Amino acid sequence: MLEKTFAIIKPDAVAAKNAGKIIDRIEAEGFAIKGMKKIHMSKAVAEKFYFVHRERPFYNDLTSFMSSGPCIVMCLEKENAIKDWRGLMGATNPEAAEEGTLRKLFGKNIDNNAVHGSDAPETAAEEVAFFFSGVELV
Ligand code: 3AN
Repeated sequence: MLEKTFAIIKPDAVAAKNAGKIIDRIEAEGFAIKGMKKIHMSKAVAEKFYFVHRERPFYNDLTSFMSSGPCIVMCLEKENAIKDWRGLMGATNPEAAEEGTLRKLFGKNIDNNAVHGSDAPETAAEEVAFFFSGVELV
């Protein structure tokens, strides 16, 4: 069954001009891009998006980084999109990420790790709805 997930090309990867390579890989791996836009999150928007992590020690650094420059938010669709997008991203820490994954290729460290992906169906639905309205998904 087709499934949707939410993805971000983070500010580090956009600044390094790796967005095109990442989008190329997304299409090559069989994802349909249902929605895509370039945005620059304010600190307040980043804090709201990462609210589940508000108690974590890295919350302030994470939200400062995510609001430090433009990023590209996307809604991706394919069978098993959530699991397959996380597989394509690789482990959170690029040093631990498998060869060929986006974080291994384009991530610098655990803060600057190039991409984000939803971890479950409920969070995928919430995260897609956070950035996209229904008419923006085509
Ligand atoms: P993932 O993006 O792999 O699902 P999460 O959801 O656990 O990882 O964490 C959200 C983001 O917070 C990560 N993408 C990463 O940028 C940052 N992060 C997670 N764990 C740490 C950590 N121990 N130190 C610094 N930043 C972290």
